[in-house]
Amino acid sequence: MKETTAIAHPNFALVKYWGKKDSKQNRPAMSSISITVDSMQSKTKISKNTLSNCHRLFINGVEETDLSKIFPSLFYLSEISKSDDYIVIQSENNFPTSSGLASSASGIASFVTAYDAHYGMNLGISDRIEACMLGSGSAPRSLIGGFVLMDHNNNYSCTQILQKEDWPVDVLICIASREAKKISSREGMEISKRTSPLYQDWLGSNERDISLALEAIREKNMSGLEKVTEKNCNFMHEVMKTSKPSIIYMNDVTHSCVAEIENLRASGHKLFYTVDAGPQIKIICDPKSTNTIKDTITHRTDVIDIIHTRLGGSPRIIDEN
Ligand code: 2P0
Repeated sequence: MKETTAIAHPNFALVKYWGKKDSKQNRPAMSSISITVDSMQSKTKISKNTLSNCHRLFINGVEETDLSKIFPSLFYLSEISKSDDYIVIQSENNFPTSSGLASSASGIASFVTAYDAHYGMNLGISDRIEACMLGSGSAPRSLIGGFVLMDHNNNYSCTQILQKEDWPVDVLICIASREAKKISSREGMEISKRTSPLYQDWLGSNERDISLALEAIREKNMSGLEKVTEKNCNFMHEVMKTSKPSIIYMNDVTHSCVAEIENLRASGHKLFYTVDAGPQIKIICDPKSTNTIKDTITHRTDVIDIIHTRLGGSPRIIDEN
C-alpha cells in the first residue's frame, strides 16, 4: 500500500503571535518572526484507510479522538486533491508534545507536506501556507528554514530572512517541565484578546518589533536581536498575566534560567532567550559560548534536560512508495 512520510521541524518565534484576527480561519492578528530548528522533528506518515470509513490520527502511536485541529487543513487539501479517500495519519515527535515546544507547528507542516506529495499535488507556497494556517497559526513558519518572517499585511506570506548557513547560531532548549500545558495556546489567545488591558498596546507594538528584528537579523546583530526578542517575549507574558483569568506559563525553573542567562551575559557571553506557551526556555547563542552556557544552566538550575540544536531547514519527504 502506498505510504508517504514527511519530516518538518518546529519553529520558535522571536517576535511572537499571540491573538487572532479571525478564529474561524485561524488568522493571526499580527506578523511574526521565527527560527526553524534542526534535530527536533515531527515525522508524519499518510496512507489510505482501507479498513473503515473515517479519518484516523495517531500521535506517538496513540489514537486521537479529537481531530478538530487537523480537519480544517485536511478539508482544504482534499478540496484541491479531489480525493475522497479516508486516510490514516501517523505522526511522531522526537520531543515532548503540547508543552510549549511547537509540536503543533511541526506536526501540521509535516502533515501538509506529506499529503501534498502523497496525492502528487505540487502545491505552491501560498496553498501550503493556507493549509498549515488552518491547522495552527504558527505552522506556516515551519515550511521554511532559517530565519522566517510571516507577514500579516501581505496575506500571511512566509519568507526567508536568512538561511541557516548565513548566521549559524546555536539553540539550547532548556526543559523546565515535561507536563502538557493546562491552557492551550488557542484558548489562551482568546482569553487575552477579550480581557487583557494590554492587548491593544501589544498589537500596536508588533510592527516596530518586526522592523527592529528584521534589521538585527539582516545585520547579524546579536545584541540588537537580544533586545527586541526579550522585550517582545516579556510583553507577551505580561499580556498573558494581565488576562482574566491570569495565564502563567513560566515556572520557577524558567525564572532561574533567566537569572543565569543575565549573569552569563554580564560576563561577556553572547546569548538571549525566549519563552513560549510553556515553561521551556529557548536560548539563542554564539556557538563559542554553548558549552559554558550548558554547564552553567545544568549546574545552577533545576532544568530537566537541555536539547542542543542549530537552525534547521524546510520540510522534506523521506519515504514514498
Ligand atoms: C508563536 N505561539 O508565535 C506563539 C508564541 C505560542 C507563543 O503560535 O491556535 O499552536 O493553533 O494558531 O500556533 C502557539 O500557538 O496556536 C504560538 P493556534 P499555535 O509561536
